[in-house]
Amino acid sequence: MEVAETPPSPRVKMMLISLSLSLALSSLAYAAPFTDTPLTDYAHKVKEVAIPPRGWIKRGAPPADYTIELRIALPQPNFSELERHLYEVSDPTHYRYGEYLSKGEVEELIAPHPESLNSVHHWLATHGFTDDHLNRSPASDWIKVNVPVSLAEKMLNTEYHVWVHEPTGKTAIRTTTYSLPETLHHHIELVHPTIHFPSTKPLVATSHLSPILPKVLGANVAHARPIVVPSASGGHVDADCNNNINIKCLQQIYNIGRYKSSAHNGSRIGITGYLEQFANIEDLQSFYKEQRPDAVGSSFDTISVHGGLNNQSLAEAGVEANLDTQFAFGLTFPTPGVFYSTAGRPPIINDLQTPDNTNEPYQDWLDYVLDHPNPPQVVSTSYGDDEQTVPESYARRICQGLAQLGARGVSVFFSSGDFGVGDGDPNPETQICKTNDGRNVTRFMPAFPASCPYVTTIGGTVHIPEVAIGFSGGGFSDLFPRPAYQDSVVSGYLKNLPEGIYAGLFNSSGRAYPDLAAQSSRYVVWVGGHSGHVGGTSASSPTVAAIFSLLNDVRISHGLSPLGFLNPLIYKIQAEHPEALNDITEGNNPGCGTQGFNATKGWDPVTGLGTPNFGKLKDIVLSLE
Ligand SMILES: *[C@@H]1O[C@H](CO)[C@@H](O)[C@H](O)[C@H]1NC(C)=O
Ligand SMILES: *[C@@H]1O[C@H](CO)[C@@H](O)[C@H](O)[C@H]1NC(C)=O
Ligand SMILES: *[C@@H]1O[C@H](CO)[C@@H](O)[C@H](O)[C@H]1NC(C)=O
Ligand SMILES: *[C@@H]1O[C@H](CO)[C@@H](O)[C@H](O)[C@H]1NC(C)=O
Ligand SMILES: *[C@@H]1O[C@H](CO)[C@@H](O)[C@H](O)[C@H]1NC(C)=O
Ligand SMILES: CC(=O)N[C@H]1CO[C@H](CO)[C@@H](O)[C@@H]1O
Repeated sequence: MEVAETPPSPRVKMMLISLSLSLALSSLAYAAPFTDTPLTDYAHKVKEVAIPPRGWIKRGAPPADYTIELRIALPQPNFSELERHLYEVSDPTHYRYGEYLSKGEVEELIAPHPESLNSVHHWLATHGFTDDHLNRSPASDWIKVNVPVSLAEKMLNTEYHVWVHEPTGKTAIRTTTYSLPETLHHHIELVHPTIHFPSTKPLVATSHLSPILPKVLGANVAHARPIVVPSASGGHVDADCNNNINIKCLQQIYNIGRYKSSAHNGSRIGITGYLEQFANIEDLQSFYKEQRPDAVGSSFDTISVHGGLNNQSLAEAGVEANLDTQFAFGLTFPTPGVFYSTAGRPPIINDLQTPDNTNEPYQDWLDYVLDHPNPPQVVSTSYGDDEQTVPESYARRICQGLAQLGARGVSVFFSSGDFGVGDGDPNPETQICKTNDGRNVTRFMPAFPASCPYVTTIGGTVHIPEVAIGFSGGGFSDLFPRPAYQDSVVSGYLKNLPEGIYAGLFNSSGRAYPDLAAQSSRYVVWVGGHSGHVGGTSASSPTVAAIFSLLNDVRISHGLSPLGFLNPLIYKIQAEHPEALNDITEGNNPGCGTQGFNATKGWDPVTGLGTPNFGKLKDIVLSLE
């Protein structure tokens, strides 16, 4: 039967330096960037070290004239100030609720200290780079410069190699450690590409479609009596939705009814695509013909980020991209949809002069979208990695970039992962749930960006009535502490855990996820001219994102602000209007040789607060001023 839920193969890994404001500022007193001593003469000190993620094997040296685009991250000393604004404008009880920051206001809050900027410019100047060579982000918190690899090796006192990811054949030019002049340590948070290896897998639960179940089922549909969803939704759901999830099923299960959004109110929804996943428009039409006839003939805008393509050959249609766009845009039609295709394939070795292959897909996308004055109000992403495969410095910067989107009023969704509490490595001989810090300790494997506290993370359910699906990613971050908005429900959950269970396998003070959930199995998707089943929390995230896009439409049509960063709101809703979310209380998410966590009454690290009831949420969001 369904191949759709077999876990995919290995993925990617890392380390950190986070500077406190006081450190960053106190260093300025003696940074003395404009002495005549070239910075190159100062002692270098190791900045970051990492063990490469499993599967990556070191090969030869890159050609000395190979050019890399160095990306330098300068500290954002006022980030905590940005975070305060984010929480105020996202808190429905705060007088600033919905008063999102402009692009310029956000940029002011994330700007580096001028002293950092001077020091970095000075360092680059000592290596021959003038202002013309530098490409700065609008807030100047990132500087990009093209550097021959031989010079980069001198600047960073390191040695680059060509690395190959054996299971996929992908290549990248990376190192496992680099140094910076000691005086610059407080002025640079990270340099890329160095120790962060590229991601190799989208979060889709299968790389190919499995065929639709035998015709018999189709025959059943005609005679099936509607079954009742026992839950807040209270409506009827076609019996066949237990076998085939389509747009109509989701409208029934989540009580969307026939709600029709506006095409012209300014509400938009975005889907991100990475790793050469292309969304095919011909497939979209076949999908619409079957599942959303009124949308036939409509399409979405494709935005190319960093040279990303959207090849319309049917042979190039991506399962992930088609799943995400068909369901997100199918549920929200006629709300305008945007598909971001971000390039980021590791360098191809016989195309050695390509200077722009940084393999930083999230950062490239953030650069693009943060530079836009009006990003879509909802964006869903179904890609991720094990948190431990992402260097801590890099994970923090990405997470802080996602916070900037929230402060601007964008609801950012990520799927929670498809491996329960585990890491999905199908080979027990290699590294099931082992830490990548050299100790090889067994540990649950949280996913990133799912673990970032500024995003809304979506887990998976199955069946009607809904229960948790076994692969639903969930757990506790090892990097980010638990945010206040979830403190009460998460500590409640932890109190009810059996005494001492899973000791050492997770950090109970970490950001806990998912936040919400939705159906995640047997979605009927069109890919390459055929329909088939696809499963995964990859399906859940665009579904919940679509429902919140419709809720934005409700608000915008009444002259109200969009909902922005959702977590402070949804945890409050669960406390005050529990009927607006369908609590999922059955199932668990095994992994790492354990049964994982249990879905329980209230929040749990399998399905979060539950699944949305659009009809009820609609009334609630209209009552928020
Ligand atoms: C940080 O914010 C404070 C208070 O708003 C302000 O005085 C200071 O100049 C800001 N610092 C930077 C580096 O922007
Ligand atoms: C699109 O993909 C097809 C099939 O793989 C290929 O033949 C074609 O060259 C591609 N087109 C572009 C513009 O890359
Ligand atoms: C950890 O596991 C890897 C891969 O199995 C192995 O190469 C390495 O020697 C192990 N390290 C320790 C400290 O056990
Ligand atoms: C657990 O997480 C918290 C919050 O992120 C962190 O401060 C603490 O150091 C972590 N503890 C361990 C043992 O990793
Ligand atoms: C999950 O529920 C089962 C059955 O009640 C129980 O034995 C187990 O200890 C629970 N596990 C956790 C992590 O709560
Ligand atoms: C079709 C529709 O819903 N139009 C609404 C768009 O939003 C404005 C207010 O922002 C309303 O006045 C329109 O009725």
